[in-house]
Amino acid sequence: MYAQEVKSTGQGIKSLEEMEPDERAFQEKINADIKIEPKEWMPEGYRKTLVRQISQHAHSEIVGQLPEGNWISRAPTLDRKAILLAKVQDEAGHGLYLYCAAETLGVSRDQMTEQLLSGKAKYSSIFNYPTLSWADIGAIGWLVDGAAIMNQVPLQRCSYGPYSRAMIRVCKEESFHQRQGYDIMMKLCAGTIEQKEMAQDALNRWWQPSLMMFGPPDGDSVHSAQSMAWGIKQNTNDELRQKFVDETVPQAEYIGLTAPDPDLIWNDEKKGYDFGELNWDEFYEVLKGNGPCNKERLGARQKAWTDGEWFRDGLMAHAKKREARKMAAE
Ligand code: BYC
Repeated sequence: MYAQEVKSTGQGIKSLEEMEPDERAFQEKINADIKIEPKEWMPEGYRKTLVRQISQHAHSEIVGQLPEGNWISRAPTLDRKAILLAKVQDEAGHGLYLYCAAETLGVSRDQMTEQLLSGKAKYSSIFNYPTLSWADIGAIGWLVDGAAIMNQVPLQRCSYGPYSRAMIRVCKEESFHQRQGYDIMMKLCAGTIEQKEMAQDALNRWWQPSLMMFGPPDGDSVHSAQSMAWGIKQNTNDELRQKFVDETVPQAEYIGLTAPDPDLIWNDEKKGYDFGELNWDEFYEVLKGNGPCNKERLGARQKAWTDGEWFRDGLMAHAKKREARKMAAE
């Protein structure tokens, strides 16, 4: 979307004419779909927005391992265990690509970690909910990875080269994650009455939090207009949420499940579903650190950091020794 178009949202986006020459050249590149690369000039706000979003995204991948990692030892079969193990490892990999992409913007991995551990940086609200049954692992793959794909496919076209390229790899893996989750739900729905009830219960608990992954409603989204003008985001939060509902409701129906929303109804005029208001008070409470598992998740990451100190120290000592040997040989 071009800067001039976004100006009409009234969120203080500058038009090309109002920009300084450097900024105008930068915006024209974005408008022409040319990627911005790490060492090129960029407005400080663009750099900060990317650091904020990419680091939060990286933290989400890392913290996102916790609710599922908890089930690796309890997966019902050897196959399910191997699949879940691979998926959770993939999430660690996604976190690493993303930390590297953020590092190209001049922030170090240690700084980002410090911001996560001190509670200053956010990670996706979804990971502050508990995984109570095996069906929750199905629901996470199907809904949470499904929502992540919906959000991340457009991010493959992000104007910042390293983020867009990281997203291409991440999306390929997320597709497998979504399919494995839906496969778990399908199996449960074709099983006993109790298994189907377990699947419905998981859908009931994960539905609203999954829709909240797309962020606040457009009217309350602070960053969307500027991020869209800069080609970081391609869609608004509500656009992606609508797309997700439209694609997911038929998937639920296909396996005999019902989305837990009495206001959900097909709207033939807009060729999409109307759906009920989400509990935004809950969303903001989770963001403030008051969700059901915020303390547990952050506590687990803090413990991992402390427990890993001896290993980081060892790596540093080894690196310093190697560097000293190299210098002595030169
Ligand atoms: N949770 O102005 P807005 C995965 C914050 S993990 C927490 O609309 P923006 C996976 C937002 O940061 C994939 N915070 O912001 C892993 C901002 O606060 P700050 C996770 C949220 O950035 C393991 C404020 O609210 N995906 O795939 O334009 C297992 C105002 O919002 C949330 C990503 O991270 C939220 N849900 O849009 C399974 C995607 N929503 O920064 C799966 C990358 C909003 O001013 N991120 N906030 O303090 C994005 O696309 C965007 O950052 C968002 C928000 C759509 C999330």
